[in-house]
Amino acid sequence: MKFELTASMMCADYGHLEQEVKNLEEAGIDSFHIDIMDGRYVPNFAMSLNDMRYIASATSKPLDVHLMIEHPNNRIGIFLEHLRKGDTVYIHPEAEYHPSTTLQAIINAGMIPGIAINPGTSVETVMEMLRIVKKVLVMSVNPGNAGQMYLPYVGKKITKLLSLKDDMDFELYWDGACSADKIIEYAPKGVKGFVLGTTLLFGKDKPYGETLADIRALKF
Ligand code: S6P
Ligand code: MG
Repeated sequence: MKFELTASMMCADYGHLEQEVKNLEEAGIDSFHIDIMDGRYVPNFAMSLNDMRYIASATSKPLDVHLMIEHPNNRIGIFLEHLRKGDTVYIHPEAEYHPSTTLQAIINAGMIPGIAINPGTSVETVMEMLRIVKKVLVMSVNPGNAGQMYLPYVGKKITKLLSLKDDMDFELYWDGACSADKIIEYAPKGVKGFVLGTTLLFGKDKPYGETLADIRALKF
């Protein structure tokens, strides 16, 4: 079964970031997930512009930029100018007065537009945006931190989004507490990709190549 695996770089070892990028590439990661935070929209600071720029310069793999910042449109240009066509930019609709304007700026710059949906956000409130975006990132933990517990009530929302994705022409991605059992359950149902953080990939006594090979060898 084909699905995408992206590495949550806020979980990487920043003492050896160059080596981390290289090791993940060699291990066969599909893309790099960049969690940008402003300490306002979410109660944390994780990665920022320079981290994103460095990783963009260190790899030819796509970047998956998850903006957890208030009013991203105010500063979207400084992110977009360092990205390449084929990179994805997710915004949180609640963080913006006019999210469709921000999504249009992402499209105009040649990037793939996406929205991230918080655990407490209903599909109904983002319905029109599902027609604009190509990717939907379902948060299965509250945004802001790695290493949290999966929130089981998001399951019903994922089912609803899966029923809409073909008609509305978007793909679904999973972010938060991604474990092997979640991949086994949701990849066959149509979730296209999974963000890997501390639950499966980072901080383990196991080379990334082995972890990714084990995930790709999962039995469905
Ligand atoms: C959370 C962020 C996520 C985390 C990821 C970490 O705000 O958007 O991308 O970095 O969930 O994975 P884990 O397995 O530690 O939850
Ligand atoms: Mg994220």
